[in-house]
Amino acid sequence: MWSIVLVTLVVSSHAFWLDDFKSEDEVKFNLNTRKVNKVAVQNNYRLSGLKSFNPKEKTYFIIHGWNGGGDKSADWIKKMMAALLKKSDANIFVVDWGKWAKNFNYLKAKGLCDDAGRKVAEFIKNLEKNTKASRKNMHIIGHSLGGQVAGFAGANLKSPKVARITGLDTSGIGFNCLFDPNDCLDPSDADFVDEIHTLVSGVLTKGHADYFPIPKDLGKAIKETAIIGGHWLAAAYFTDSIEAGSCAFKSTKCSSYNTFSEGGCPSTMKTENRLGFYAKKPSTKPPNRFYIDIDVNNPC
Ligand SMILES: [Ca+2]
Repeated sequence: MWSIVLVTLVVSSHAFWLDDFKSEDEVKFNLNTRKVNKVAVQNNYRLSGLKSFNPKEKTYFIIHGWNGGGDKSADWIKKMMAALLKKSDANIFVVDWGKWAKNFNYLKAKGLCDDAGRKVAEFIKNLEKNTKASRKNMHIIGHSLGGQVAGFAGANLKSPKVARITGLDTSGIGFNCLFDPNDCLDPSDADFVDEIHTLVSGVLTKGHADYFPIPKDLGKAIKETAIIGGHWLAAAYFTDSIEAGSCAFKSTKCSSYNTFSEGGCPSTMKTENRLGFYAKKPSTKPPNRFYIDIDVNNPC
């Protein structure tokens, strides 16, 4: 009987160990430019596969969330890339940490965000070492848990900091966002951190500028996006803002949506900001909450 217990224990602990095992090269970086599509760049000491990388151009990192990644890029990533590449011949690295993020157990994926972020930071340091690229010309965009991965990447790039991190409905579930900035995306993670809150990111601010878009037609807005609609709206808005240009999504600084909707926060040069790609770092200390009754059919 004891041998059965022992075998069971060994087998289950081995399974647990296997489950927890993670290989260092399981975070993949796929380069996209106007000329190339999904070129795998190995994060080794020479970064093989960099031929198409242009260090003079802006570099973006797009990071998926829980259960994302794998062979195919999600639709929201494809749309965002297309909009960015239409705007400029940028370098876009799609970060695929699907081997870690694809896990039925959210907490397991969540627990690997800091490791994934560290890999992104290492990759950026490597890129700077091997090319004339500078993190001052880099923008990390992360959706859901990917927002936290972006934050952990930024936390490993301190002197100097990376230029910008955008969190798209960054998941705060399981992170100590209220008390521990080291355990959450926060303003210290980049020169400019902006966050678009739609479904899961809650009310706690994460950046220098936090945007709270309220869809004019919520039902329609959700229907137009994928599963758990609202969660993908942040990504859709960001892409819409790239396409619409700098006039898009004028938002107003206010203490709450109620005050904003009752007209308590008049829009002035000082209180205006733009949700999405054209967001600007506010001159006032965070938290800075911006509200907008968003209408994707009339972005400007
Ligand atoms: Ca942080």
